[in-house]
Amino acid sequence: MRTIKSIVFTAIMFWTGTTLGATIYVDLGSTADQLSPSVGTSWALAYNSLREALATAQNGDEILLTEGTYYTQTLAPGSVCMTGAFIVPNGVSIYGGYPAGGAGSRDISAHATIISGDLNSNGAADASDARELMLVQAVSTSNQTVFDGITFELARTAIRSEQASYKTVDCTFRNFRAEQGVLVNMDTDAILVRTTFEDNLAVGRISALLFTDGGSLEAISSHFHDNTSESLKTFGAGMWLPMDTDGKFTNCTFYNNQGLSSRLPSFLPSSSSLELINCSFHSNAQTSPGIVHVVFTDLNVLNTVVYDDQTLEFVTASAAGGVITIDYSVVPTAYLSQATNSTDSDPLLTTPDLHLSLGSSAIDAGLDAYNAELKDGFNNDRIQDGGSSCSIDIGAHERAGTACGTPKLDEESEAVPVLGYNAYPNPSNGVFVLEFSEETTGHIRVYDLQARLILSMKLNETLRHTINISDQPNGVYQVILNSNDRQITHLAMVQR
Ligand SMILES: [Ca+2]
Ligand SMILES: [Ca+2]
Repeated sequence: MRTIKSIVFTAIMFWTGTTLGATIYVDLGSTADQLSPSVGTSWALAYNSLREALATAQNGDEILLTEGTYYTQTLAPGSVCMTGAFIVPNGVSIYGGYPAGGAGSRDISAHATIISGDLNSNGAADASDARELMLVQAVSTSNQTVFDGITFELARTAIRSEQASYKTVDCTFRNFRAEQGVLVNMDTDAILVRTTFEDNLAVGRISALLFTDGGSLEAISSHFHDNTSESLKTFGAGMWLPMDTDGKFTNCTFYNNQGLSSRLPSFLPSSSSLELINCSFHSNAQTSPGIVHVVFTDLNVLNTVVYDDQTLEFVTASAAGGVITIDYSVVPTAYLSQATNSTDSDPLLTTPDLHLSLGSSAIDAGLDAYNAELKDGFNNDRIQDGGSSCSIDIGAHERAGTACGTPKLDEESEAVPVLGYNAYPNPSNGVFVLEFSEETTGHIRVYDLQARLILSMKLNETLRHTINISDQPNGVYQVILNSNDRQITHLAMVQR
């Protein structure tokens, strides 16, 4: 449906020779007359409905959204339309993060724009919620559809796309109850940039966070944490890139995801090719067969950390599988024999961000040529050390203030904040107490003087923790606690 406004605009474009699209303004609080042909052309004349704006939008246009929650609609009884989703023409860009009324700077944190499918308004994802939030229409155009600075929540699928191309930038997908996928991409090329998937649940026989069939999926500096796939579902998966899809993940983190399915439950199963570059996997759990499972596929694991995941297997491939290459990575000990230039040393990851702590085996240990991105997964410069002999770090985080394999503290900004603590008794008989200045969540590791890991355990909002290494001989032991970006390094003496 083309309005007078868009026809006039097209005529102006033709007249001026410009290829730029229109800017369409949407403000939830707008009281502009919806019948005016000029509605949507400025903040003062903004639409108060995303649906109305989308009805006039065309390839090349951009839509600006003010803060607040935009809901999809309930299906009318007997509706011909299968869904109450927002229909997005291919080639339209949608930007969130504008203040109410439009005056002031765009700030996606301060002015959160949310697109929600919570049709029964209970704040929880359930079967009564919207089937899809956004349907990206297949239109033959060279322009990509763009979603920028928007949080999507509380539906079964966020974006369904067929024969299209889209990009998400600075978006969050949270609290979905996916029956097929949070993203369902059929013959679609999708790029996820600085995009977060958190607290989603995959249910049903064929379900995943990312369901793509055909086309390609690329994720850059994106973060996947606290997602779960339900148990006892035949094909339930954290992420499923079936056959004929090329997958590439760069500078991404995967933390505390749980795959509970008993069959083909893997985190990144079969695609036609899969590359993991500078990604960090930590504290993910998968019953079987492994957190990365590939079928009929070549897999490249490059500059990537896989550490302390609660699974027996990291990578499995079927007998008909392709070639697995693991290079310049930190991997479980069992995979060292099939890896090159790699280690199983503790990368000293912080949680939940998976940053590298001082002394990490991953610092300056990667191969620059594998990663073309200039930033790490957290928008830091990728190689900060300067000098031609310094290298990219392994994993999603590039630690500042280090130099070529010999970590050092920068005099000014890079000192690791110290957490206050007390340790007693010291020396001890092997049983001693660490008492913190505040409730602490993190990871404690104890090493002997040969740098062998003696003990590793997690703390959760702990004030006082007893460490027992009484089975160890007399000597000095190094206790390292990593808690977000703070650290304790303590020397404990055992003397009987
Ligand atoms: Ca609901
Ligand atoms: Ca480095």
